[in-house]
Amino acid sequence: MDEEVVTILSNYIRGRFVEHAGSEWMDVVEPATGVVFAKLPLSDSQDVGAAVEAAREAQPGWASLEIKERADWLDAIADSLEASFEEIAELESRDTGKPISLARNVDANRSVANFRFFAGLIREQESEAFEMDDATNYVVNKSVGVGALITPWNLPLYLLSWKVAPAIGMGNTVVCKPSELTPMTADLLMRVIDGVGLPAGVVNLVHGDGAGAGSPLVAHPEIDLISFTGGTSTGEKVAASAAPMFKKISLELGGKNSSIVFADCDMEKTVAGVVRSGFLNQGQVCLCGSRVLVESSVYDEFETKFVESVERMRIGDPSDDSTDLGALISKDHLQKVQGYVNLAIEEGGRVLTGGAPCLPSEFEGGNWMAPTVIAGLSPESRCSTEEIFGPVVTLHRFESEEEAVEIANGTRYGLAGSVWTSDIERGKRVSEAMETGMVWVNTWLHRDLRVPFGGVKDSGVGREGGKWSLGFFSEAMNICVKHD
Ligand code: TXE
Repeated sequence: MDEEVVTILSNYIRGRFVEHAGSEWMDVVEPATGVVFAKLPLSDSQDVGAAVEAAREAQPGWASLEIKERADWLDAIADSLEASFEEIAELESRDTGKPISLARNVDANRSVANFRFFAGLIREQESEAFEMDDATNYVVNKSVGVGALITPWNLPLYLLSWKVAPAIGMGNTVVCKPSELTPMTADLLMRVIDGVGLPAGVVNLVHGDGAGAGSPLVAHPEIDLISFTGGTSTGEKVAASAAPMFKKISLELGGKNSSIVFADCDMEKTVAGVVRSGFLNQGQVCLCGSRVLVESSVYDEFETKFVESVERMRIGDPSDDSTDLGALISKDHLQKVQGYVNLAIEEGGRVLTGGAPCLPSEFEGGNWMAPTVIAGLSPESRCSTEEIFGPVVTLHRFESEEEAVEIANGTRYGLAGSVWTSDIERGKRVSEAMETGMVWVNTWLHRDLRVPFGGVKDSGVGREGGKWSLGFFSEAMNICVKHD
């Protein structure tokens, strides 16, 4: 078999691709096959310090540019990403194990859209003023300074671009720290940024793991702002480190989201929508609907149709356009998810479908799990209240609207949800009663980039998205001028 080409990654600091100070490396593994296809430098505080210094030095000049100039840079990056669309999709699919169709439709599409959208939004910003009888109050949105942008492995470039675009658009400079499990499209973004000639030091990137690179970055005294997306437990560590230094912080954390199905829903559309919500990206999206609450009178019909639909999904080669489900991100994660299925059985659950799929021999080294549906668990069970973050959905009955809301609100998380009913007033009423940051009615993951995005309770702190991103990545200042 011909030798696998192994890409050697490097950090991107002050407009140059540079080696890390240390000598530790980490294998980057294809989740679908277990093949090593890249090496990642395990950077440390020395590399972080160099990146933060570069960002600090570049920040005043970058912040002094006209808004329109920065917007033009965002458009230039969007254009270059668009030209690399297929490379983004292929790299993201290979690095995460997700199907190529998903990498195109969601990850690549949205990465370009994020830069394009925020270019337009910062251009349209209105300057605000508040008139008094004898004075005028001007609001000036100033940059915050140097930002740390820390991202997870499930939607690598989608989430990194979601942070980089508004952060630099509002005049900040940044140090990016992508997940050590999925560094490839972050590397591609640096090649794009280098290619368009963005001024050195505006965007920097340090590869590494949480302990070696993430933690020193968050703790660095010259970091003014942190935008973190990842697990709730990691979010706690990030917050604990940043709080005493009064850094501006946004945390997008875990979720355990309910899909609420009422008897008057459009059954065919609802089954399709709730399957997509439960299993998109192998269930590795914090917005996934992993708890399905079904009105008792239609529960049996729904359960039958839901399982049939799940079993029709094609699992296998991520590079095949017809594949619906790919591999899980890592062996550790696969074990964690399988552990929850075993726990569900101990907790009295019935596995209606799932287990290990049978796949061609070239994929035997991958992290594979068939989509799994579990019925009969109490809504208070661990499997129904803890985040599994895999292709596992639990089904539950409810008798009344009040009971459905009570079950939906019965977890430590509060990120998202969906409600399926033909009674739109009830859809809005139930949505508003849910303790989450967002709810979809008769759809899921239908995204308008202008809306607020974020969660409550253990799903995070703060909102990004549209003007909320502009607000987070800037410091609003008031200048009050007395009329003579
Ligand atoms: O998260 P981790 P993962 C959540 C999802 C799941 C988790 C999976 O709920 O639980 O993220 O992603 C870095 N200081 N969401 O495993 O381990 C780490 O290197 C600073 C929710 O990647 O938290 C990586 O780059 N950084 C989300 C990043 O943090 C540290 C959508 C995330 O790692 C660190 C996606 C430390 N001490 C995933 N330790 C949403 N709500 O939108 C690790 N890191």
